[in-house]
Amino acid sequence: MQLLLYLLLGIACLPITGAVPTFYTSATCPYAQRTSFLLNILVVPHNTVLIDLKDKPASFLEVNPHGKVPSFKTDQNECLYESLLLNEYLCEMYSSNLLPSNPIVRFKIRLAQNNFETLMKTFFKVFVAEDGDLNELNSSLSTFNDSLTSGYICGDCLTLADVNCAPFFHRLIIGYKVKGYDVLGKWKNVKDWWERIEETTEWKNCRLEDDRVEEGLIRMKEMMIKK
Ligand SMILES: N[C@@H](CCC(=O)N[C@@H](CS)C(=O)NCC(=O)O)C(=O)O
Ligand SMILES: *[C@@H]1O[C@H](CO)[C@@H](O)[C@H](O)[C@H]1NC(C)=O
Ligand SMILES: *[C@@H]1O[C@H](CO)[C@@H](O)[C@H](O)[C@H]1NC(C)=O
Repeated sequence: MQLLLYLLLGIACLPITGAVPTFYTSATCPYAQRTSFLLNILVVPHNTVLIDLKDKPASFLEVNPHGKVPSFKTDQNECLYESLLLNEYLCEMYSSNLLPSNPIVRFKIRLAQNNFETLMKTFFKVFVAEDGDLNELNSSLSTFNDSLTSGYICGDCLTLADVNCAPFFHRLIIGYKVKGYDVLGKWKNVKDWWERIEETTEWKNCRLEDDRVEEGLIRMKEMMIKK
């Protein structure tokens, strides 16, 4: 009797439509790639809509008037966006240990992401300026290298921090290469970490070809110089 009640109540709580969420992404956006990587790891059933950012369909702007990717329409028709916040939602929704419930661990993951963002800002500054000073960037990379002694960005297993940083780190490696430098040759821990990421099937499934990353960086640089 009790079991029957649970079953009935359970069914009453299911979404009426039974629809799967929709993920809006674009071919080369690193922010959207954070979410692709995570959706691959969490094996979330979803539809994918590839958006041409130069010609956004009205149906997409209806879902997200800000017109940004990644966007994610839940099965309850709620539109979520901002890659870092969206990825936290996905971890919580799908009970992933990539973002454990321990407040200190969560803090460390967010702090690592903050530090990484500072590193990427320095990288973009150096990449865009012809005579960019590598000293500051190299010293940030040394700090990053030192933080990777346990194997991953936050300890000895993959967390949301690794997922969120990976698409941007790929840009950094290629950007250094364009300038004639080899990041992985110099920072051993960074190299080992990156190899661990590159080995995962989930990253391989959403990874961009190096040539496409390079094209994207050069296009970004041209746009920033024009401004
Ligand atoms: N802070 C946002 C940035 C997302 C973003 O800027 N996406 C770009 C593509 S890489 C975009 O949608 N641009 C379209 C536009 O701004 O019109 C996030 O983390 O999701
Ligand atoms: C990177 O970290 C390793 C291990 O902590 C260290 O031995 C190495 O010197 C570091 N490399 C650089 C260039 O800072
Ligand atoms: C920065 O690191 C690169 C290696 O990736 C090295 O070739 C370069 O000489 C370094 N530059 C400075 C200013 O430390």
